[in-house]
Amino acid sequence: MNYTAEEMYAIAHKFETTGNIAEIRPLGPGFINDTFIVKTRGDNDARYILQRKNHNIFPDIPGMMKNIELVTGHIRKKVLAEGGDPLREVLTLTERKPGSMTDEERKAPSGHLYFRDEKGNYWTMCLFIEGSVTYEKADTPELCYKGGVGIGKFQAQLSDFTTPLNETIKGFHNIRWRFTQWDESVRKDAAGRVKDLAEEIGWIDARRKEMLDFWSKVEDGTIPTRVTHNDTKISNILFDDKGDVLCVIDLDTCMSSTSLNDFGDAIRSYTNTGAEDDRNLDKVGISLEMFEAYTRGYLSQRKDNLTASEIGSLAFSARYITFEQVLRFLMDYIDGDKYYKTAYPGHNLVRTHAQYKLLLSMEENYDAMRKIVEKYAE
Ligand code: GN1
Ligand code: MG
Repeated sequence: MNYTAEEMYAIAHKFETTGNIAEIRPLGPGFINDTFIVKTRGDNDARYILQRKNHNIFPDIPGMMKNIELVTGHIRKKVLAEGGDPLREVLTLTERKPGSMTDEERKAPSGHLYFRDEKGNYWTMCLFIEGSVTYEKADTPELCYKGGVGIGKFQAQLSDFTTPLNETIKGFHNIRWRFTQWDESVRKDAAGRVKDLAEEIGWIDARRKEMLDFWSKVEDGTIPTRVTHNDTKISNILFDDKGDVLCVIDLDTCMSSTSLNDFGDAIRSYTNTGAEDDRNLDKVGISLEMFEAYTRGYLSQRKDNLTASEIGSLAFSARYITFEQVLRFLMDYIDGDKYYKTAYPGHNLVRTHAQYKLLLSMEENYDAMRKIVEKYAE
Protein backbone atom coordinates (compact mmCIF):
# COMPACT_ATOMS: atom_id res chain seq x y z
CA MET A 1 0.00 0.00 0.00
CA ASN A 2 1.88 3.03 -1.23
CA TYR A 3 -0.02 6.23 -0.62
CA THR A 4 1.43 9.54 0.45
CA ALA A 5 -0.20 11.52 3.24
CA GLU A 6 -1.51 13.98 0.62
CA GLU A 7 -3.12 11.16 -1.36
CA MET A 8 -4.75 9.77 1.78
CA TYR A 9 -6.17 13.18 2.70
CA ALA A 10 -7.50 13.62 -0.83
CA ILE A 11 -9.24 10.25 -0.63
CA ALA A 12 -10.79 11.00 2.77
CA HIS A 13 -12.00 14.35 1.40
CA LYS A 14 -14.22 12.58 -1.09
CA PHE A 15 -16.53 11.60 1.78
CA GLU A 16 -19.09 13.67 3.65
CA THR A 17 -17.44 14.08 7.06
CA THR A 18 -18.30 16.75 9.60
CA GLY A 19 -15.44 19.19 10.25
CA ASN A 20 -11.99 19.22 8.68
CA ILE A 21 -9.85 16.16 8.43
CA ALA A 22 -7.09 16.49 11.01
CA GLU A 23 -5.42 13.09 11.16
CA ILE A 24 -5.37 9.71 9.37
CA ARG A 25 -3.79 6.71 11.08
CA PRO A 26 -3.67 2.97 10.24
CA LEU A 27 -5.87 0.78 12.43
CA GLY A 28 -5.81 -2.87 13.39
CA PRO A 29 -4.34 -6.02 11.92
CA GLY A 30 -7.08 -6.83 9.31
CA PHE A 31 -6.15 -9.82 7.16
CA ILE A 32 -7.93 -8.63 4.04
CA ASN A 33 -8.63 -4.88 3.83
CA ASP A 34 -6.47 -1.88 4.87
CA THR A 35 -8.14 0.15 7.58
CA PHE A 36 -7.51 3.70 8.79
CA ILE A 37 -9.00 5.94 11.42
CA VAL A 38 -9.77 9.49 10.34
CA LYS A 39 -10.13 12.25 12.91
CA THR A 40 -11.93 15.48 12.11
CA ARG A 41 -11.96 18.82 13.90
CA GLY A 42 -14.81 21.28 13.75
CA ASP A 43 -18.00 22.05 15.62
CA ASN A 44 -18.56 18.33 16.11
CA ASP A 45 -15.31 16.42 16.33
CA ALA A 46 -15.89 12.95 14.95
CA ARG A 47 -13.91 9.93 13.88
CA TYR A 48 -14.43 7.76 10.86
CA ILE A 49 -13.19 4.43 9.57
CA LEU A 50 -11.69 4.65 6.10
CA GLN A 51 -11.11 1.33 4.38
CA ARG A 52 -9.40 0.23 1.22
CA LYS A 53 -11.48 -2.78 0.25
CA ASN A 54 -9.52 -5.63 -1.23
CA HIS A 55 -10.97 -6.04 -4.72
CA ASN A 56 -8.79 -9.06 -5.46
CA ILE A 57 -10.81 -10.86 -2.80
CA PHE A 58 -14.14 -9.08 -3.28
CA PRO A 59 -14.57 -8.86 -7.06
CA ASP A 60 -17.79 -6.79 -6.90
CA ILE A 61 -17.29 -3.93 -4.44
CA PRO A 62 -20.40 -2.02 -5.62
CA GLY A 63 -22.46 -5.20 -5.05
CA MET A 64 -20.91 -5.61 -1.61
CA MET A 65 -21.69 -1.99 -0.69
CA LYS A 66 -25.27 -2.48 -1.88
CA ASN A 67 -25.59 -5.44 0.51
CA ILE A 68 -24.19 -3.40 3.39
CA GLU A 69 -26.51 -0.48 2.63
CA LEU A 70 -29.56 -2.76 2.58
CA VAL A 71 -28.63 -4.72 5.68
CA THR A 72 -27.67 -1.70 7.80
CA GLY A 73 -30.83 0.11 6.62
CA HIS A 74 -32.95 -2.83 7.77
CA ILE A 75 -31.24 -3.05 11.16
CA ARG A 76 -31.47 0.73 11.62
CA LYS A 77 -35.27 0.53 11.33
CA LYS A 78 -35.36 -2.20 13.99
CA VAL A 79 -33.13 -0.23 16.34
CA LEU A 80 -35.29 2.88 15.95
CA ALA A 81 -38.47 0.90 16.51
CA GLU A 82 -37.04 -0.38 19.79
CA GLY A 83 -35.98 3.09 20.93
CA GLY A 84 -32.26 2.29 20.53
CA ASP A 85 -29.47 4.59 19.31
CA PRO A 86 -29.03 4.09 15.55
CA LEU A 87 -25.64 5.78 15.56
CA ARG A 88 -24.25 3.22 18.00
CA GLU A 89 -26.23 0.04 17.43
CA VAL A 90 -25.65 -0.32 13.72
CA LEU A 91 -22.91 0.67 11.32
CA THR A 92 -23.46 4.07 9.64
CA LEU A 93 -22.05 4.36 6.14
CA THR A 94 -20.57 7.73 5.17
CA GLU A 95 -21.60 8.85 1.70
CA ARG A 96 -19.59 10.63 -0.95
CA LYS A 97 -19.69 14.43 -0.98
CA PRO A 98 -22.07 15.11 -3.88
CA GLY A 99 -19.72 17.81 -5.19
CA SER A 100 -16.82 15.35 -5.29
CA MET A 101 -18.56 12.98 -7.69
CA THR A 102 -18.31 12.87 -11.45
CA ASP A 103 -21.46 12.16 -13.47
CA GLU A 104 -20.18 8.69 -14.15
CA GLU A 105 -19.65 8.02 -10.43
CA ARG A 106 -23.09 9.36 -9.61
CA LYS A 107 -24.71 6.99 -12.08
CA ALA A 108 -22.75 3.88 -11.05
CA PRO A 109 -24.49 1.31 -8.83
CA SER A 110 -23.78 2.24 -5.17
CA GLY A 111 -21.62 5.06 -6.57
CA HIS A 112 -22.43 7.23 -3.54
CA LEU A 113 -20.83 4.69 -1.21
CA TYR A 114 -17.28 4.28 -2.52
CA PHE A 115 -14.45 6.08 -4.27
CA ARG A 116 -12.26 4.37 -6.84
CA ASP A 117 -8.84 6.01 -7.11
CA GLU A 118 -6.45 6.25 -10.09
CA LYS A 119 -4.67 3.08 -8.96
CA GLY A 120 -7.96 1.22 -9.27
CA ASN A 121 -8.41 0.76 -5.51
CA TYR A 122 -11.80 1.10 -3.83
CA TRP A 123 -12.30 3.15 -0.67
CA THR A 124 -15.27 3.31 1.67
CA MET A 125 -16.00 5.13 4.88
CA CYS A 126 -18.21 4.68 7.94
CA LEU A 127 -18.65 6.35 11.29
CA PHE A 128 -16.35 5.26 14.13
CA ILE A 129 -18.44 4.44 17.20
CA GLU A 130 -16.92 6.34 20.11
CA GLY A 131 -16.37 4.41 23.32
CA SER A 132 -16.52 1.07 21.55
CA VAL A 133 -14.17 -1.73 22.54
CA THR A 134 -12.97 -4.74 20.55
CA TYR A 135 -11.31 -7.95 21.71
CA GLU A 136 -9.01 -10.42 19.99
CA LYS A 137 -9.97 -13.07 22.53
CA ALA A 138 -12.80 -13.46 25.05
CA ASP A 139 -11.36 -13.22 28.52
CA THR A 140 -14.47 -13.97 30.60
CA PRO A 141 -17.58 -16.16 30.29
CA GLU A 142 -19.61 -12.98 30.76
CA LEU A 143 -18.13 -11.53 27.57
CA CYS A 144 -18.89 -14.79 25.70
CA TYR A 145 -22.45 -14.75 26.97
CA LYS A 146 -22.93 -11.18 25.78
CA GLY A 147 -21.31 -11.95 22.41
CA GLY A 148 -23.78 -14.81 21.99
CA VAL A 149 -26.67 -12.48 22.78
CA GLY A 150 -25.27 -9.97 20.26
CA ILE A 151 -24.99 -12.42 17.37
CA GLY A 152 -28.39 -13.89 18.27
CA LYS A 153 -29.88 -10.41 18.15
CA PHE A 154 -28.17 -9.63 14.83
CA GLN A 155 -29.71 -12.75 13.30
CA ALA A 156 -33.10 -11.92 14.79
CA GLN A 157 -32.99 -8.38 13.38
CA LEU A 158 -32.39 -9.84 9.91
CA SER A 159 -34.82 -12.74 10.19
CA ASP A 160 -37.47 -10.88 8.14
CA PHE A 161 -35.04 -9.46 5.57
CA THR A 162 -36.11 -10.81 2.20
CA THR A 163 -34.28 -8.78 -0.49
CA PRO A 164 -31.82 -11.05 -2.32
CA LEU A 165 -28.19 -10.22 -1.48
CA ASN A 166 -25.22 -10.36 -3.82
CA GLU A 167 -22.83 -13.25 -3.23
CA THR A 168 -19.72 -11.22 -2.40
CA ILE A 169 -17.35 -14.19 -2.34
CA LYS A 170 -18.36 -17.27 -4.28
CA GLY A 171 -19.01 -20.31 -2.10
CA PHE A 172 -17.56 -18.59 0.97
CA HIS A 173 -18.52 -21.24 3.54
CA ASN A 174 -19.50 -23.88 1.00
CA ILE A 175 -17.12 -26.73 1.69
CA ARG A 176 -17.95 -28.44 -1.61
CA TRP A 177 -16.63 -25.37 -3.43
CA ARG A 178 -13.68 -25.12 -1.00
CA PHE A 179 -12.73 -28.72 -1.84
CA THR A 180 -12.86 -27.87 -5.55
CA GLN A 181 -10.44 -25.00 -4.91
CA TRP A 182 -8.36 -27.20 -2.64
CA ASP A 183 -7.95 -30.02 -5.18
CA GLU A 184 -6.85 -27.46 -7.75
CA SER A 185 -4.33 -25.87 -5.37
CA VAL A 186 -2.78 -29.18 -4.41
CA ARG A 187 -2.59 -30.18 -8.07
CA LYS A 188 -0.96 -26.90 -9.11
CA ASP A 189 1.40 -26.77 -6.13
CA ALA A 190 2.22 -23.17 -7.10
CA ALA A 191 4.87 -22.63 -4.41
CA GLY A 192 6.37 -26.15 -4.49
CA ARG A 193 5.35 -26.77 -0.88
CA VAL A 194 3.13 -29.83 -1.24
CA LYS A 195 6.03 -32.30 -0.88
CA ASP A 196 6.53 -31.26 2.75
CA LEU A 197 2.85 -31.30 3.71
CA ALA A 198 1.84 -34.98 3.61
CA GLU A 199 0.70 -34.96 7.23
CA GLU A 200 -1.33 -31.75 6.97
CA ILE A 201 -2.94 -32.80 3.69
CA GLY A 202 -3.93 -36.04 5.43
CA TRP A 203 -5.84 -34.00 8.05
CA ILE A 204 -7.96 -32.53 5.27
CA ASP A 205 -8.54 -35.79 3.40
CA ALA A 206 -9.57 -37.64 6.56
CA ARG A 207 -12.49 -35.26 7.12
CA ARG A 208 -13.65 -34.71 3.56
CA LYS A 209 -16.64 -37.03 3.74
CA GLU A 210 -18.09 -35.87 7.07
CA MET A 211 -17.80 -32.23 6.01
CA LEU A 212 -19.48 -32.84 2.65
CA ASP A 213 -22.23 -34.85 4.36
CA PHE A 214 -22.94 -31.87 6.60
CA TRP A 215 -23.03 -29.46 3.65
CA SER A 216 -25.46 -31.76 1.78
CA LYS A 217 -28.02 -30.90 4.46
CA VAL A 218 -27.70 -27.21 3.55
CA GLU A 219 -27.90 -28.02 -0.16
CA ASP A 220 -31.03 -30.15 0.15
CA GLY A 221 -32.77 -27.61 2.42
CA THR A 222 -32.77 -29.77 5.57
CA ILE A 223 -30.86 -26.87 7.11
CA PRO A 224 -32.49 -23.55 6.07
CA THR A 225 -30.75 -20.62 4.41
CA ARG A 226 -30.93 -17.23 6.15
CA VAL A 227 -29.15 -13.88 6.08
CA THR A 228 -25.90 -14.34 7.96
CA HIS A 229 -22.76 -12.38 8.74
CA ASN A 230 -20.27 -15.16 7.90
CA ASP A 231 -17.29 -13.70 9.77
CA THR A 232 -18.36 -13.54 13.42
CA LYS A 233 -14.92 -13.83 15.02
CA ILE A 234 -14.89 -11.77 18.20
CA SER A 235 -12.77 -8.98 16.72
CA ASN A 236 -15.61 -8.19 14.30
CA ILE A 237 -17.91 -7.18 17.15
CA LEU A 238 -18.02 -3.84 18.94
CA PHE A 239 -18.75 -3.92 22.65
CA ASP A 240 -19.50 -0.99 24.93
CA ASP A 241 -17.61 -0.34 28.16
CA LYS A 242 -20.04 -2.55 30.09
CA GLY A 243 -19.28 -5.48 27.79
CA ASP A 244 -22.64 -5.36 25.96
CA VAL A 245 -22.60 -5.76 22.19
CA LEU A 246 -23.11 -2.47 20.37
CA CYS A 247 -23.07 -3.86 16.86
CA VAL A 248 -21.52 -6.29 14.47
CA ILE A 249 -18.98 -4.77 12.07
CA ASP A 250 -17.14 -5.98 8.97
CA LEU A 251 -20.29 -6.68 6.98
CA ASP A 252 -18.34 -7.45 3.79
CA THR A 253 -19.41 -11.09 3.85
CA CYS A 254 -23.03 -10.58 4.87
CA MET A 255 -24.90 -12.93 2.51
CA SER A 256 -27.40 -15.76 2.41
CA SER A 257 -26.11 -18.90 4.00
CA THR A 258 -26.73 -21.02 7.07
CA SER A 259 -26.99 -19.37 10.48
CA LEU A 260 -24.73 -22.17 11.67
CA ASN A 261 -21.73 -20.41 10.10
CA ASP A 262 -22.14 -17.53 12.49
CA PHE A 263 -22.37 -19.78 15.52
CA GLY A 264 -19.45 -21.95 14.38
CA ASP A 265 -17.15 -19.05 13.56
CA ALA A 266 -17.91 -17.32 16.84
CA ILE A 267 -17.12 -20.49 18.77
CA ARG A 268 -13.87 -20.86 16.79
CA SER A 269 -12.63 -17.52 18.11
CA TYR A 270 -14.39 -16.98 21.46
CA THR A 271 -13.62 -20.35 22.99
CA ASN A 272 -10.01 -20.79 21.86
CA THR A 273 -7.75 -20.70 24.94
CA GLY A 274 -4.84 -19.71 22.67
CA ALA A 275 -4.40 -17.37 19.72
CA GLU A 276 -5.55 -18.13 16.18
CA ASP A 277 -1.87 -18.30 15.20
CA ASP A 278 -0.38 -19.56 18.46
CA ARG A 279 3.03 -21.20 18.08
CA ASN A 280 2.58 -22.81 21.48
CA LEU A 281 0.04 -25.52 20.72
CA ASP A 282 -0.25 -26.41 24.40
CA LYS A 283 -2.15 -23.20 24.84
CA VAL A 284 -4.69 -23.97 22.12
CA GLY A 285 -7.96 -25.78 22.77
CA ILE A 286 -11.66 -25.22 23.35
CA SER A 287 -12.79 -23.88 26.71
CA LEU A 288 -16.08 -25.59 27.52
CA GLU A 289 -16.82 -22.88 30.05
CA MET A 290 -16.65 -20.26 27.29
CA PHE A 291 -18.60 -22.54 24.95
CA GLU A 292 -21.37 -22.87 27.51
CA ALA A 293 -21.51 -19.12 28.11
CA TYR A 294 -21.70 -18.26 24.39
CA THR A 295 -24.30 -20.98 23.72
CA ARG A 296 -26.43 -19.79 26.65
CA GLY A 297 -26.38 -16.22 25.30
CA TYR A 298 -27.00 -17.17 21.68
CA LEU A 299 -29.84 -19.58 22.38
CA SER A 300 -31.52 -17.10 24.74
CA GLN A 301 -32.22 -15.08 21.55
CA ARG A 302 -32.69 -17.78 18.95
CA LYS A 303 -33.91 -21.08 20.40
CA ASP A 304 -37.56 -20.48 19.50
CA ASN A 305 -36.74 -19.49 15.93
CA LEU A 306 -34.23 -22.12 14.90
CA THR A 307 -35.33 -25.43 13.40
CA ALA A 308 -34.53 -28.74 15.07
CA SER A 309 -32.04 -29.40 12.25
CA GLU A 310 -30.19 -26.19 13.08
CA ILE A 311 -30.13 -26.83 16.81
CA GLY A 312 -29.00 -30.39 16.18
CA SER A 313 -26.04 -29.13 14.13
CA LEU A 314 -24.86 -26.24 16.32
CA ALA A 315 -22.08 -28.17 18.02
CA PHE A 316 -20.94 -29.63 14.71
CA SER A 317 -20.89 -26.19 13.08
CA ALA A 318 -17.93 -25.25 15.29
CA ARG A 319 -16.02 -28.23 13.89
CA TYR A 320 -17.15 -27.39 10.36
CA ILE A 321 -15.97 -23.78 10.42
CA THR A 322 -12.74 -24.61 12.23
CA PHE A 323 -12.02 -27.36 9.69
CA GLU A 324 -12.73 -24.93 6.87
CA GLN A 325 -10.30 -22.47 8.44
CA VAL A 326 -7.59 -25.16 8.61
CA LEU A 327 -8.22 -25.87 4.94
CA ARG A 328 -8.17 -22.17 3.96
CA PHE A 329 -4.96 -21.35 5.82
CA LEU A 330 -3.22 -24.46 4.46
CA MET A 331 -4.52 -23.80 0.93
CA ASP A 332 -3.16 -20.27 1.07
CA TYR A 333 0.20 -21.61 2.25
CA ILE A 334 0.20 -24.05 -0.68
CA ASP A 335 -0.73 -21.22 -3.08
CA GLY A 336 2.23 -19.15 -1.86
CA ASP A 337 0.42 -16.83 0.63
CA LYS A 338 -1.78 -14.99 -1.82
CA TYR A 339 -4.98 -14.45 0.20
CA TYR A 340 -4.29 -13.69 3.84
CA LYS A 341 -1.83 -11.02 4.86
CA THR A 342 1.07 -12.69 6.66
CA ALA A 343 3.43 -11.24 9.25
CA TYR A 344 6.34 -13.62 8.61
CA PRO A 345 7.30 -16.51 6.29
CA GLY A 346 5.40 -19.63 7.27
CA HIS A 347 2.69 -17.68 9.11
CA ASN A 348 -0.09 -19.51 7.26
CA LEU A 349 1.39 -22.86 8.25
CA VAL A 350 1.56 -21.76 11.90
CA ARG A 351 -2.09 -20.72 11.64
CA THR A 352 -2.94 -24.10 10.09
CA HIS A 353 -1.33 -26.00 12.96
CA ALA A 354 -2.95 -23.85 15.63
CA GLN A 355 -6.41 -24.16 14.09
CA TYR A 356 -5.94 -27.91 13.64
CA LYS A 357 -5.12 -28.23 17.34
CA LEU A 358 -8.36 -26.38 18.09
CA LEU A 359 -10.25 -28.72 15.76
CA LEU A 360 -8.84 -31.78 17.55
CA SER A 361 -9.88 -30.34 20.87
CA MET A 362 -13.43 -29.78 19.55
CA GLU A 363 -13.54 -33.35 18.28
CA GLU A 364 -12.47 -34.63 21.70
CA ASN A 365 -15.05 -32.50 23.47
CA TYR A 366 -17.85 -32.99 20.98
CA ASP A 367 -20.18 -34.99 23.25
CA ALA A 368 -19.88 -32.40 25.98
CA MET A 369 -20.56 -29.61 23.47
CA ARG A 370 -23.70 -31.38 22.26
CA LYS A 371 -24.96 -31.80 25.83
CA ILE A 372 -24.46 -28.11 26.51
CA VAL A 373 -26.46 -27.18 23.40
CA GLU A 374 -29.28 -29.53 24.48
CA LYS A 375 -29.35 -27.96 27.93
CA TYR A 376 -29.95 -24.43 26.60
CA ALA A 377 -32.18 -25.40 23.67
CA GLU A 378 -34.96 -26.69 25.96
C1 GN1 B 1 -10.68 -12.97 7.61
O1 GN1 B 1 -11.71 -9.97 7.42
P1 GN1 B 1 -11.31 -10.61 8.69
O2 GN1 B 1 -9.90 -10.40 9.07
O3 GN1 B 1 -12.31 -10.32 9.77
C2 GN1 B 1 -11.54 -13.82 6.68
C3 GN1 B 1 -12.38 -14.78 7.50
C4 GN1 B 1 -11.46 -15.65 8.33
C5 GN1 B 1 -10.60 -14.75 9.21
C6 GN1 B 1 -9.61 -15.55 10.01
C7 GN1 B 1 -13.27 -12.18 3.79
O4 GN1 B 1 -11.51 -12.20 8.43
O5 GN1 B 1 -13.15 -15.59 6.67
O6 GN1 B 1 -12.20 -16.50 9.10
O7 GN1 B 1 -9.89 -13.81 8.41
N1 GN1 B 1 -12.38 -12.96 5.86
C8 GN1 B 1 -12.46 -13.15 4.54
O8 GN1 B 1 -9.18 -14.79 11.07
O9 GN1 B 1 -11.89 -14.08 3.97
MG1 MG C 1 -13.56 -9.54 7.27
